[in-house]
Amino acid sequence: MSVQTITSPDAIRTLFSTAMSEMYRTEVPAYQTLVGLVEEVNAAVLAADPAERHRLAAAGGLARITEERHGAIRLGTAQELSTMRRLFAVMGMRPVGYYDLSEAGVPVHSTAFRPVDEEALSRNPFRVFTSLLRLDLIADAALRQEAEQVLAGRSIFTPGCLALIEKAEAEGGLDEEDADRFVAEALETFRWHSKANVPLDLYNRLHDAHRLIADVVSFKGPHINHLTPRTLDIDAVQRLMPEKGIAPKAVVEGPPTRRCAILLRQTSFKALSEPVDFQDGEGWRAGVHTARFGEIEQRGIALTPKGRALYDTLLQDSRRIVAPAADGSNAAQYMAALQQVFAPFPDSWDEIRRQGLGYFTYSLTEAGRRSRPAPGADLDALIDAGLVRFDPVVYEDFLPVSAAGIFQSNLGDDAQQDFAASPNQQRFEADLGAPVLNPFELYAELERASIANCFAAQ
Ligand code: OOG
Ligand code: NI
Repeated sequence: MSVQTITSPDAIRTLFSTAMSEMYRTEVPAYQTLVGLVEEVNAAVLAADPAERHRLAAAGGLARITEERHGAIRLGTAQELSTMRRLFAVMGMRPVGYYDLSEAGVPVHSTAFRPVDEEALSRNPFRVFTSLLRLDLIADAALRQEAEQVLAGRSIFTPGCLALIEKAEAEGGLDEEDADRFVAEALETFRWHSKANVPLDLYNRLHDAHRLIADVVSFKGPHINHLTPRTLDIDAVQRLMPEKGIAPKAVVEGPPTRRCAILLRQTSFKALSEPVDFQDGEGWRAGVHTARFGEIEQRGIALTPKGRALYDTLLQDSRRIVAPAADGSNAAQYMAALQQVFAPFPDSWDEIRRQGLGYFTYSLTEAGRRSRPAPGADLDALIDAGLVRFDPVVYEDFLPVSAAGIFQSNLGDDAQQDFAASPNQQRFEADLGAPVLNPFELYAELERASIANCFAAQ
């Protein structure tokens, strides 16, 4: 194939995320309502805050806001995970980070597939939080075996999709026609199936072991379980959701409300109970399953290891004062404690930068371009002289405590369960067939490259 005919992975990713969003809008109408609300709130924020609008536009972030989404899926086997890695690679998405959720009572470990370089991120930062079920954490050996058997018997990818993954790997990409076919075939894997892969009795036993196990094992494929648009004001969306007939979860996960947003704040609406037909001899038997929901998020600055350590400590401290109850009864106390405990975290970009808590990109101002700073000049001095500006790097990843909160709010209050914490990144990477990338290294590289660019851009 000649280079000219290859469709860029970024373009395939955009086709795919648009197709996925359209599919989910028709499958889960409340998601459509939520997207509409987020668009309203984002437009209002930008209208009321020209400075923020200007900052986003200058940093190249404005265009990506309205289209921005993440989704999540849960897989059952190593084979599914490694093939999923190859599928996402066709769209320029790489596995970044390792998340152990066993500690939080959820029997999965996870990574996020996402684009990694700056240009790809600014074109379309679509990400998919991808979890692998850990049957090794299920105590009942007989049930574990039954679940393994069901999973071994399913194939979640269409033959057409597998063939196109191989073609992309062999030829270094796909042409336009193949890219369109690939998107349509790949979408099939993420579709909802209202006919279960198991009889009701097995579903119930899996469900009793853990609701998540039933969700992964009982269906033909890993239905996308939520899609998440990005908002510029999550508190406003949380407040307005009930007016649109959507019931939000009790508390917003992540850091408290601040002037300078850090990391990631998320909230969701509860999963819907949906009719499902279970196998019953030659026929079908009606039942329900609860899995699919909607979520919103507000993204802030990516923190350095030092900033992240401070975040983790403060979050732990505030949860020691008030642990958020699943029924929402102490939501106000929790949010108040969070706000108070986070007071020591500096709340100006300048201070966050000076203390080395966050990652920034640097660029020459108009005056800077005229004066052409010498390589090796002191960056702080250039900033003070108005020759260089700095902008926060957006956090592109996820947070394990928040992810656990999102999982839990959709599993119901009775689903709290203890597993021994057992992170196993090595095992995860063996199953994935590749190492996961280190998010801190990616942010540090973005920052380094932007500094080098200040001195080389002439
Ligand atoms: C994934 C939950 C985690 C997030 O945004 O932290 C997540 C799931 O429920 O499968 O999506
Ligand atoms: Ni999510």
